[in-house]
Amino acid sequence: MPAVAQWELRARFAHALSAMYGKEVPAYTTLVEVTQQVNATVLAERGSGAERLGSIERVSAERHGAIRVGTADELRQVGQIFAAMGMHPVGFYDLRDTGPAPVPVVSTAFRPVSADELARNPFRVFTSVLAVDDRRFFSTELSEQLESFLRRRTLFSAELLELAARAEALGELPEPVAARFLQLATDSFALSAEPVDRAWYRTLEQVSSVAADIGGVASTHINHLTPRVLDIDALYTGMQHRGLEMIDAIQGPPRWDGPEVLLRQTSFRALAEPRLMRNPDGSVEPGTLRVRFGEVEARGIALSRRGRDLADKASSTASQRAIEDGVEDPGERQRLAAQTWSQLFPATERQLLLDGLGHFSFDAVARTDRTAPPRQLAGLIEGGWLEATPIVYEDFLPRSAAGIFRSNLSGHGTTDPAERGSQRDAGWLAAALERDVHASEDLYERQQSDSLDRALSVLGLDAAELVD
Ligand code: OOG
Ligand code: NI
Repeated sequence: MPAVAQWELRARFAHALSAMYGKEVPAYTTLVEVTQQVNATVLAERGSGAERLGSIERVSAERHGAIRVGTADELRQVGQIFAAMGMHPVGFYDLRDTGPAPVPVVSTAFRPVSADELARNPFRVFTSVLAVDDRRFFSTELSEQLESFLRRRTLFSAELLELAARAEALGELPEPVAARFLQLATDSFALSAEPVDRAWYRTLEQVSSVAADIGGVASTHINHLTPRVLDIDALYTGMQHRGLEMIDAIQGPPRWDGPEVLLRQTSFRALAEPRLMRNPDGSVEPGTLRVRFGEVEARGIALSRRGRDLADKASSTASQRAIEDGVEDPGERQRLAAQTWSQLFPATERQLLLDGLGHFSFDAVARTDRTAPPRQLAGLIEGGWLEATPIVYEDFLPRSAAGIFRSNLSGHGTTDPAERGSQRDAGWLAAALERDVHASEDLYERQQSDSLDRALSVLGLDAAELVD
């Protein structure tokens, strides 16, 4: 039997989760269908230009998942399972102090980190861990109850973790062990049929419905699986026509005339799903919970640190203007944002590159003339010596993540801002995971500079020789 490499475990896992989630949440299947229709239309209209940010094969198979766990231990275990599939923690997101409805979690994304691995299969999972000891959300008493509840549950079996460690160490798994590993991994994210303790769930829900979703039940589940679409505005209206209630707006940069950058996301509202409830007298009856939703995203060019600062400035300027002008209509807000964006950002991909705002990978272009190449990046590009291809943004945006969380919360919850928050940062995350956490900017920078070095050496140049 042939061995199954990590990337193939990842691809098969994404596929298995998608099949399972489609059965659990039929609206997800609708979302995938509309996504496929939109992608086919865009491909027909724009031809190969539609594939500038990824082949249609990659984009069609592309998904991100979102999961939520309760403790540092559970996070470490999840990290082990993803490491088996070549998915590594990238980035630290703190969602506890994001605007009107803070969420008591910090997050990271597990994903492949090299360009080759991303091209094989880019599956990524946005993973949040509850800040159980954050006094702004949980009183000392509730926090202790929560900790003891979480200590008593087991999300991932010893067999699953052992197989994951083996896959990480070997870089692959033989069949039929691979199939067994994938079955166990997929099952651990299925919605449980176990009755939910109604009183305990309600207690946590008063603090935050995310806390209840994480700590109110004895298992975890996939919260959503997100396909990638080539025209998110068309998708948004397509879903509305099919009667799904979408959140108010598309999160992230607006649609505008210039290059697509970073990430735009939107979601349909969490649906009521049947769940068994256990009453205080021990009786069990059918009930419903609204926690799982459907999300879709469009990915654009990864921005440099400077580009990212400019994007943050554009979005805060746009919100500021909307507030000043009393603009509430989501369509009007988008128009205002697009206008702000065109004032601040270059309108072409080439200019984004030359201004050092976006990330690109470079290839040397074969030439027949014998002139010497210029020693300047702009000259090499303008003169056709180097070809630049945009690097796709593979990560998430904290503001959008907070917006997605928020628009799907059932209530606003309660917090006490005067209380002490618990200390969480990228260092805490790495210690909990017992793994290094990559900074996404470093990954993009390295990918860009490695490709530039390779392309320049083909031209007989060295990056150190380039002048501005
Ligand atoms: C995660 C919400 C954030 C995204 O794509 O930004 C998110 C969650 O609901 O668990 O999925
Ligand atoms: Ni998501």
